[in-house]
Amino acid sequence: MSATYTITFTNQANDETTVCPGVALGTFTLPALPTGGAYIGANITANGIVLNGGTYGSEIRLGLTGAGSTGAVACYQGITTTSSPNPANYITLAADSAGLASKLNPAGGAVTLNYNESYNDNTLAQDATFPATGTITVTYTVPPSTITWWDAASGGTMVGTGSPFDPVGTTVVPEYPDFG
Ligand SMILES: [Ca+2]
Ligand SMILES: [Ca+2]
Repeated sequence: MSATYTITFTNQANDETTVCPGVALGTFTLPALPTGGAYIGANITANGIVLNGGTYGSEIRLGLTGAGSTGAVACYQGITTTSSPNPANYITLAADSAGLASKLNPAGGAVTLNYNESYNDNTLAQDATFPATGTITVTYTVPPSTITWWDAASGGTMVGTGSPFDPVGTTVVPEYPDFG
């Protein structure tokens, strides 16, 4: 299953550092996962980043802090282009998706997204100017025992629990535990 949350970039033009996690860039809030749920993937997307002073998009690193994050802070790359095309679009590299997911707290909470650069090109101002908002899309699992099955997509009657469930010729739809 997956869910997408809006990231509000409250500091679109902060001058960055070259140390992870860097300066505060934006915030988003994660709800608690259903009991027994686990994150398996996560991708941050930010479209329309302006690269300043000849910096490369590949130098942008983003890391999470705050109650909604967990574990040692790590920073992730989302652009591989070693040039300065404007605008540039960040999306967490596929190879980093599980690593980023491991930093999300299943208990939920507020998360601060932080920004640093692997090299400071624009020494007196920010290397990258961010758009007003971005998104984080998370994928997660829930225990099969928490899934219920219904005979209609809305309303209807519960006809079974758990997964797998054999409907024996009856049309059923799954209902996952509330999340978000
Ligand atoms: Ca740079
Ligand atoms: Ca700079």
